[in-house]
Amino acid sequence: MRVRDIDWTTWEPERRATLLFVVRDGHVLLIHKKRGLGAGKINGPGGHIDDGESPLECAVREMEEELGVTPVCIKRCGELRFQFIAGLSLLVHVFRSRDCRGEPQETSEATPLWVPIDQVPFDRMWEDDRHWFPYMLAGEPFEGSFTFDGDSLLDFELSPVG
Ligand code: 6U4
Repeated sequence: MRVRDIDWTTWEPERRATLLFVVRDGHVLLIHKKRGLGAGKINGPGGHIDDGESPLECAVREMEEELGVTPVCIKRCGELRFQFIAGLSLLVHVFRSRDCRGEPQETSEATPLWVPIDQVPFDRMWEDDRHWFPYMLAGEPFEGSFTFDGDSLLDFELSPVG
């Protein structure tokens, strides 16, 4: 399935979710995710947006639940659309923050890792991440569309916004 085979103007995601990355002192706060979609992978804290919740509220709540810290100085930086051939469609709002209050703690959902920004472990992450991470780290807004067969990236389009 190619990205151009999908009519993105009428595409409606079945699920909406968030990712939030704290980037501080040349390091980015990642997690080893223990549960849910992408369990076993390295990613940012985040998850499913609850009914009545804004993407920003979700991103903050997920970081508090997964790592016990509160992000500060948060900026929206990207929007990612995922279409899986098995049917799942997912819209992910990506945020970046300059700091967080508290020390990240391991929880039942995640193990925290502070990683130097030039040593991000892309081979342990979702395949799309290596493509859009440079935009996120540079603070440059971006949007992307991706097709997946399970864990395998089939096709993508990615561009800066604005
Ligand atoms: P909850 O219960 O909300 O914590 P979770 O499984 O984390 O469950 P879900 O199923 O909505 O939430 O999954 C969305 C999470 O997975 C978001 O944090 C984004 C992340 N995710 C899914 N596909 C991804 C992909 N291709 N690349 C990426 N993150 C992805 O970087």
